[in-house]
Amino acid sequence: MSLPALDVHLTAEDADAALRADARRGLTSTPKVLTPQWLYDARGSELFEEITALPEYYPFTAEREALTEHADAIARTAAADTLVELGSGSSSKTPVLLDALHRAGTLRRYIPVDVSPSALEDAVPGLVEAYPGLDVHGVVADFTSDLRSVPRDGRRLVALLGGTLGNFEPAGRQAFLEALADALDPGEAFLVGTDLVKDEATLVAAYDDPQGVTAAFDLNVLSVLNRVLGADFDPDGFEHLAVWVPQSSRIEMRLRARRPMHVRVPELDLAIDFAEGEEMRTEISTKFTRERVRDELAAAGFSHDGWFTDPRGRFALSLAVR
Ligand code: AVJ
Repeated sequence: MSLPALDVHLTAEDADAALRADARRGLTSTPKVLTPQWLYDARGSELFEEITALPEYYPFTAEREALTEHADAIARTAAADTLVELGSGSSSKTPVLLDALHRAGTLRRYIPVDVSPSALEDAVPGLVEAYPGLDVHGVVADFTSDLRSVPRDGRRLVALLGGTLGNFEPAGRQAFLEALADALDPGEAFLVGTDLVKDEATLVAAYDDPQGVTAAFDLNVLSVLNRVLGADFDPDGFEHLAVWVPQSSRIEMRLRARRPMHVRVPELDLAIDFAEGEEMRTEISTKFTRERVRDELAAAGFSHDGWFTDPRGRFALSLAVR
């Protein structure tokens, strides 16, 4: 079977340079922060797959339930011939949408967009095989900074699943939504998954499971920095925290220094100090209300045409039309 060509708008060098710039900024700021992209090397992606199978990590199951139950309604409203999936990763939920668009009789093309060429190379062949006649066209790009690389023709449904929207800071989220609204033609649709505000215990357990899979996922970022930047972080010197921050309605994953540490980061020509108890933020995961989603989509120029949740109301899919 021949592999459809990938359209590469982001070279390994570009991605590397962007990550290094983020690391330099984040490791020298107060408090220290990292961008979540550092979490997803091969080992991190494997651990994330394990997270999605944990009973505590409800967002994955809840989104799949919502998608399965409402995919036909979504497909009928969107009436798209092209499904564009931003941050498609392993494309694990894509078939639910593809099947529904196929049943609606409109589907012609699938465009997975991801920063990781290897994720696309792994996911695309199976889809090509499973959907004969579907035109699959992978795009390697960072959709958070570059939406121009998404093909413009056809009537598109752009999907951002997994709660990825929650990983943005508020300003970045609004800028992304505006850029996306700008990139869409009138009548084209945007489907976005958002995890919803709920009791703190449920939220914290989802990001700090008793088996320690999420802790291993979080701590793995230090091994990534050691490998990629030649740093000498001692992962045993840190512990994983999941903190609910009600003022910003988000879970923050943080790594807390168990003791004072001096860390060298040769590739960035940098040395940094951690005080005992100092916390470095590694990811934010914003939890939304229906009003918040509606207001933010409206502010970006979308109309909110559908709100679909799992039966227990834990996670929502919003369909917005340009
Ligand atoms: C896939 C990025 C949305 O924020 O819930 C899961 C990542 N981090 N457990 C999320 C994640 C820790 C996940 N996203």
